[in-house]
Amino acid sequence: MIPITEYARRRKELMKKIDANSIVILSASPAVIRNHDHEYLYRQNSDFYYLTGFKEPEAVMVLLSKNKSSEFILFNRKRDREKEIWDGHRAGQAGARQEFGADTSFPIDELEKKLPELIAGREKIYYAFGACAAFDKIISQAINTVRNQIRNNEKVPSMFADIRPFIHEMRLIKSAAEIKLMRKAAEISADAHKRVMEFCKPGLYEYQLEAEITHEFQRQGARCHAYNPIVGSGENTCILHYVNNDKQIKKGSMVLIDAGAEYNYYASDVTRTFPADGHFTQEQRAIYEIVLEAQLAGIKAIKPHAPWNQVDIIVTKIITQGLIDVGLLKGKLDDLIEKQAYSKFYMHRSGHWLGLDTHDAGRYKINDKWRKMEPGMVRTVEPGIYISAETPGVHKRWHNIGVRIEDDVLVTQKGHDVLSHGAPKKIDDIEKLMTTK
Ligand SMILES: [Mn+2]
Repeated sequence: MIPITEYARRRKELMKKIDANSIVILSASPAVIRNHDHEYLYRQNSDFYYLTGFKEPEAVMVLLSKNKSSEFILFNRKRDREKEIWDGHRAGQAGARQEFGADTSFPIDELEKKLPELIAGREKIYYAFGACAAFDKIISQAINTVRNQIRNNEKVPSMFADIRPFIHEMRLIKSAAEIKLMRKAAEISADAHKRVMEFCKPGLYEYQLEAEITHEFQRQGARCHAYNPIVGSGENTCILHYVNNDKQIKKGSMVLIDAGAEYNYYASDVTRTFPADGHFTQEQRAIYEIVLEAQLAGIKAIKPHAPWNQVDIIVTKIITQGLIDVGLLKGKLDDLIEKQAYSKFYMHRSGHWLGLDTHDAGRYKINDKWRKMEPGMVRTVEPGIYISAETPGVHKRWHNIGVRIEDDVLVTQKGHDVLSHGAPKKIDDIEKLMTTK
């Protein structure tokens, strides 16, 4: 768990980055209807959670800069015995102060009444423009109220700024407590991938593999997937964001699983690919070996000061060379890289930041230059090759082989640490695990 003092430290750090005499306003995620009167399982907005640790909907965080400190105000739902019988416990205003360290707390119903008072006299408002139209309206109404009621234009804030880039840069560097949770999330995912390799056999349906993954996540305390899991077999291994997961797995086909646990709000993102019956065919092996070589070399390049795109460059080169070696691309390596000829088979980038969100916050470029990796950053490394039956000019012996291998990698002082290393990825290890039952 993240200690409550860490949220306070984050708020303090954020306030140091913004201008004096400002107000920061951040809203919780709204609850979302799935169908009729049933909601999706609620998940707090990651920025809001990062600064408050507060998991309930219908809440607004306000931070006021003061001379040498700041004030944390939380608007949240009132306690309500009747509603709590149906929907569960609410922290209420006392809880906001005692459990979440708010200096002041108000019922959320009072937001529109209080906001003009809080805004009046502040020079600058920081908030998340356009994230929610209803919330944008609340902010503009509050400003109009200040303008119309006070009739003193000096009290009306004159500047607006987006708060998100400030929070996102902070989120990019993970604390020790965050790394601990991310390591746990990745370890649970690795165990789930291992479990599903042991379980898989032709004839099962893709969702039955998904069930094994979910079982392992929840057995180990990860209530949710970090994202909709991809469990594709055969031709579905070539659909990058395949989530139907409802086809029967055929003998001789490949199975690609991209599934990551969310543990205490932190994501993992792991992909493994293996043959349904535990034995790689010659073609499957050839493609798999290229992807694995690219992934291992990409991971090896991760260390402080290495630019973000270093991994892309290495991965692209190995994949292109590999495709030349097996005859799927023809031409000179440099020309093919220049022309991006590989993009017929490898159409995404080599990874992304990882944290509270699967595609986590933080810029990839600074002043138009790739940013350098620093200790505490976590990223994925996930090259792939996908040979659809519809890719023109490919002999059918290569059809429906889709391979992606993805791990979660922490940048350390000396280099890197593969958080999801427990999921087998060497061909021998996979074949052994799958055929010794
Ligand atoms: Mn990913």
